[in-house]
Amino acid sequence: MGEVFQVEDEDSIIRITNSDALIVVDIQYDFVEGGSLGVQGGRGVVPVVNRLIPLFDHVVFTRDWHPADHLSFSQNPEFRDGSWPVHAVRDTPGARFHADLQIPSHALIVSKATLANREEYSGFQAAEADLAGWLHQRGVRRLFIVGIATDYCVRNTALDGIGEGFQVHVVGDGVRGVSEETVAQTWKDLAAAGIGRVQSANLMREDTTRSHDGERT
Ligand code: VGL
Ligand code: ZN
Repeated sequence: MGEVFQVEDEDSIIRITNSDALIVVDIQYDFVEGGSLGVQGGRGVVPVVNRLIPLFDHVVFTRDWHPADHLSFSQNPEFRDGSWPVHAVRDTPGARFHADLQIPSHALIVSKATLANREEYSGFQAAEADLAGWLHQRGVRRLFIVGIATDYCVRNTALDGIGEGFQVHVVGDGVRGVSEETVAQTWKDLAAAGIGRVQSANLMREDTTRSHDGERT
């Protein structure tokens, strides 16, 4: 056996407060079953994400929003970095957020990879937005990341989040990836960067006085 990396979910309860943000990455029709770059199990993250959304005061939805001539598009796609089928072309059905997502009206939408000659796997790189600034301005210190795909856009968003000075957790049951091999490598790299893997069931809202939290005692 080679090196053994312990990549296990943290199993303690985490209380979500107003200094936490949920980052929902690229849950668009082209990235779920039936889409041009459909990720196996992609649709399955939707209920996980919908349960988490109400726990957070700050919610961001990123989307791949490509021009039709984006450099990552290949006629003979190899379904790896740099060689994808045409996907998430802006204003097409495949680029739309999954309709079952309960996107709150206060959510920030970040469109990325909008320029033909540039890949932007992370919302932090988006030419059209200042995601880090938006989060810092709101007093956010910790990020919880869900979405698609674990080994590309989730991975880059998590690593950039660390680079921007946030604490970062990736929700293990709230993400799906393109290939088993790159997903395994991703979990190792995230752990090495100090990014924890948590289970959605362990995220609870801190007891609060928020008005839309009326059910809670
Ligand atoms: C993504 C492949 C190509 C992603 C985006 O959202 O992870 N993957 N473009
Ligand atoms: Zn893309």
